Amino acid sequence: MSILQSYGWNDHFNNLYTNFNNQHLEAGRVMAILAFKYVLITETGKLDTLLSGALMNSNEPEAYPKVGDWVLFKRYDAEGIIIEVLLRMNELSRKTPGAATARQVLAVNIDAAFIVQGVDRDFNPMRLQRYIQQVQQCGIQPIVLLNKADLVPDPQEFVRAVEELGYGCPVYLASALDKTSQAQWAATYLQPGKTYILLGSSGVGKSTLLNAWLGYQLQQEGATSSSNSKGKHTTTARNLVQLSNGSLVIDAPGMREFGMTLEDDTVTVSHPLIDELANQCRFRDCFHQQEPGCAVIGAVSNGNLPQAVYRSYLKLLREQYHYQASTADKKRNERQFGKISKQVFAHRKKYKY
Ligand SMILES: Nc1nc2c(ncn2[C@@H]2O[C@H](COP(=O)(O)OP(=O)(O)OP(=O)(O)O)[C@@H](O)[C@H]2O)c(=O)[nH]1
Ligand SMILES: [Mg+2]
Ligand SMILES: [Zn+2]
Repeated sequence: MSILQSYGWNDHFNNLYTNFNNQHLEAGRVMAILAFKYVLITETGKLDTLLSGALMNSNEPEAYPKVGDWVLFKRYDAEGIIIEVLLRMNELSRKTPGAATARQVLAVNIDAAFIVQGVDRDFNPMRLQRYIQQVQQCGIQPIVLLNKADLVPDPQEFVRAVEELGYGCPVYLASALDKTSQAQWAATYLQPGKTYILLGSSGVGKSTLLNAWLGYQLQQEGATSSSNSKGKHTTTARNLVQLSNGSLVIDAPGMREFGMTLEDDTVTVSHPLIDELANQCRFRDCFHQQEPGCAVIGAVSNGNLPQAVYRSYLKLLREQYHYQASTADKKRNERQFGKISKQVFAHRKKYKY
């Protein structure tokens, strides 16, 4: 197998490449971005590259290569110039923190995202669901990784709490400090040639997990990690590395916010249990608030749908309305949102929560 294949090169990219390859360009994958320097893995190993003028002058910030991108470059001595970014399989994005509507692409071409939470004070089911929703919406498989299992007497309790949310995605317990068992776990569950990303708040143990999976301390290259005033190492840049079994992992800096974005102007909160019930609602566009013939409300009242699942659905729905209100037709949406808020409020009063 070629180096590029071992880094995830597949038919999708090969087809794009063959259609494009008229200028003797080589292909490579972005492993790290250090200021203006793009570190690529290429068929001959690592290579430092810069952007072509045309790419650099692009007004569209999302057109810039991101970690995980496959690019075409021209080689000049020991360096290269990136000419083209190949069409992405997917983009992991979030709402730009602070901004109302902007979308920020964190990394691209990802098979599965580890949503890491500690089973300590970090554990937060609402935040977890926001991550799951957003990751799914980006077309990426979410995997929940509950770390710091060594800190609590009954870590299984947290696994059950996640399972009760009803998303049906895999949930694993971990203690990153147990290096040997973590390394074995990664070798068993992470697949060669697949790209994973570690997501979660700062301090949940993402880098410690990755180091355990690697079996050695990742070299602190450039802006990969920096010490803060308390002497703690916090990750400051995204970086793609290959494990010894051939799987690929991106470590990312911890995030304060992981806001959801919307692909178009439709509000979508997707939950497997609610989506299934929704087929039986009288109205196709039912928001499961107070509509007559709503199968979701029916299931909540007869106990077939856990209250907690419905409650977080309402909360996520409200967040989406809030986001949508600032993206498109603001006035109309605010009117709708006002209506929904009233209905949610009425529902809460009725069911006392
Ligand atoms: N007890 C315990 N401590 C852990 C575990 N995993 C990580 N830690 C500790 O938690 C602290 C933060 O770990 P990091 O790996 O730096 O966290 P991070 O998620 O990479 O943080 P950022 O890079 O800031 O996003 C370190 O002091 C680790 O030693 C664990 O499983 N159990
Ligand atoms: Mg880190
Ligand atoms: Zn309904």
